[in-house]
Amino acid sequence: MDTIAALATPPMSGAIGIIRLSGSRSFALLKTVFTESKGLPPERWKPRVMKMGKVTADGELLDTGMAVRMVAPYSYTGEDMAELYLHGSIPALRAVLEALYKAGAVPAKPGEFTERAFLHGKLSLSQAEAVMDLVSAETRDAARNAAGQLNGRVGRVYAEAYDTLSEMIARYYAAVDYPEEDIDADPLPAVALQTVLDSLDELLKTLGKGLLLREGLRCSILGKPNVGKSSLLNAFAGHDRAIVSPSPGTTRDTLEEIVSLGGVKLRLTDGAGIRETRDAIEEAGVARARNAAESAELLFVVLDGSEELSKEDRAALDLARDRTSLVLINKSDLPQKLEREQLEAAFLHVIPVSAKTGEGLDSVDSTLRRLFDGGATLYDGSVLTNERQAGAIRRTMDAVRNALSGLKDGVTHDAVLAELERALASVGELTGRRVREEIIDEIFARFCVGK
Ligand SMILES: Nc1nc2c(ncn2[C@@H]2O[C@H](COP(=O)(O)OP(=O)(O)O)[C@@H](O)[C@H]2O)c(=O)[nH]1
Ligand SMILES: [Mg+2]
Repeated sequence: MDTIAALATPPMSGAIGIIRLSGSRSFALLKTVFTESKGLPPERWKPRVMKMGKVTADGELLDTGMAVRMVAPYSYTGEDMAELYLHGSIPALRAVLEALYKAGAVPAKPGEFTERAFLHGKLSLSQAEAVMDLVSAETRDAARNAAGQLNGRVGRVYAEAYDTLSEMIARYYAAVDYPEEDIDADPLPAVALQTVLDSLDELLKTLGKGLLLREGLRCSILGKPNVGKSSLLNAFAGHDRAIVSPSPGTTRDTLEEIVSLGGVKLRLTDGAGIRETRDAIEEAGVARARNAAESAELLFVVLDGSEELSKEDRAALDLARDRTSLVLINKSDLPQKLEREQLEAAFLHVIPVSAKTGEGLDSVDSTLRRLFDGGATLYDGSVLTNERQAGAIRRTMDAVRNALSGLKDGVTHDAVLAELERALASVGELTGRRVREEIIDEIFARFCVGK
């Protein structure tokens, strides 16, 4: 295998930039760009201990930094690895990488470090996928769940299912091949199969929560111009994301912000206020806002409490009828003119709020918590977030169910065995012990370079 190199930190300037190498030539390549302060060659460094030294490319001094080596198999990939910690200057980092490539390193493909870790048995496939979930986690719950999976949380369920199935198949063949030995009275115990089924089913049931955790809920903020939609987005986001202005029609494009509210991740979109307009750009914005509202899973309809309900407010409320929605009566800090009774009759959740003072935002939080059970689930890695895994779980369960009903109906053991083999193949896709190369390629191609 080639020795690969890549930038492991984001390609932007920062305090530190990290370049990593993996493969049998890592130490030799490291030497071409890094000279340890006492001139000690990397081959003689104590593994996993940082060394300080000079970083050069094409004979030019570029930086003073740190480097470390990890010796196979005690590294992330299981291969010899080296990492360089430079100051985070993109041109300097790029020059060092170029020098490494010139010396024979190969640019790492997306996810190639983790792929190698998987190929060398350092991680199961579900753990490798957890690495990606962790890197791309946008909320703390998502990060915690991914960390639990990286620690083997769902992997253990898969490994147990795999072991049970392969042991059953092996015992069955032994019983067929050596009938005189009387190895086992019942080589295919239904109880063990039921246990496999139950544990996979329990995991699969968490998928809905897992997808919500990963993708978040699409939530549109709706309302006529100037009611305070953008102000509320900013209040929820905790920073000035959208432009707020007293002149109606300021927000024209839709913008999205990910916020965590009531224990749920919301993809909050703010857009143009719903109204009739002759301005072509604003009109396009209104159309976008309507589209976003249509595809949203949750709506926040915003009204201005200091005014009476208008025709435009009714148009916005109409979009929310029979949908999961919260009606937010904004500007509760001002004298109120809006009649609430009718609204409360038509909508389940009518909440007075103020983007200005923050009043009522906690009620929005608690309402969402009640609606989506946010906070009740412990995201410790036991929640399934991965559709690929869900598909393989379903196929495994399907085959195990067939095997179970075959046992009950007294079909031939061969037919039962064929189902068990099918189940084992599917569960092998989960652990990574029996997975096709295309699937592996597809999984790792979704990673970022350097991971
Ligand atoms: N008093 C008061 N003014 C608000 C509140 N929320 C927004 N505003 C003001 O209302 C105007 C319109 O706000 P903006 O967020 O741009 O409304 P949008 O058009 O619905 O996005 C701005 O002048 C805001 O400062 C609030 O809760 N109380
Ligand atoms: Mg706005």
